[in-house]
Amino acid sequence: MLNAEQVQRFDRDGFVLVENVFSPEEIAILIEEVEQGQRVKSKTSNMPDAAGRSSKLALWMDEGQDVFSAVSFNPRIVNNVRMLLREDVYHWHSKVMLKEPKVGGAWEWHQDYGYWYNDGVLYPRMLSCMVALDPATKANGCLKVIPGSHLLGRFDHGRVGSQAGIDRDRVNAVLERLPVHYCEAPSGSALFFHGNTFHSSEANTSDRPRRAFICCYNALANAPYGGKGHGKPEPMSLAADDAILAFARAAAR
Ligand SMILES: O=C(O)CCC(=O)C(=O)O
Repeated sequence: MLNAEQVQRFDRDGFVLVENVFSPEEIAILIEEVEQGQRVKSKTSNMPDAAGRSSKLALWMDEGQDVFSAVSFNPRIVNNVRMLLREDVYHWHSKVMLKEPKVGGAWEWHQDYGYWYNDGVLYPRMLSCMVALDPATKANGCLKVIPGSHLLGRFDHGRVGSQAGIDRDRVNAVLERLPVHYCEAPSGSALFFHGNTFHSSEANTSDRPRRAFICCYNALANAPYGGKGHGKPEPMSLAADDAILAFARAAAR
């Protein structure tokens, strides 16, 4: 569990990075599933960045019964999300970000709540957790955040390339006032960030992939109006803490 100092940092900065949340064995199982499994293969789409470079992701809303749900419903993530938001949550959606060596494109500056707002969610009581599958470095396009930007409120989002992004003038005005932090992260770490935290990432210029699994949550008391949005606004049944390993053991049988 996060300690009080980490929770305070999240409140101040809008993000907190925690190392060694998942073991090398668990990460190896997840990478194998990304490379060999049907879920990622069947759900992958390309959302080119402003320069037309390919930015691939595989996104799903349903819970599924696989090794990825063992992460999205893992108590190491969900209980910390509950603690950071100070309330109960439900699973909103999950996605695998696939930044390929040399060709993987950028993600433009945005807030996740910037476009989740369009799903009828009234409060920004939403949070994402990015699990590093590969070590994330500046060279392979790790996530960048603007500490403190979650306190600015929600900005309008338009199209930047085929992605949702914040108007460049407004981003520049924020960048004149707040610093940028590169979230370099060892594999197995978890980066928790608030739904209003400005984030982006640069192209992968390295010869190594930068793959990450991101699970997103909404406060249970913040379900969208009018039946919009996705996920089931119900108390979550958590996976067993060792569910990732158990899936791999069952598959090997
Ligand atoms: O994977 C990345 O670099 C960006 C991810 C992101 O911005 C998002 O999922 O909202």
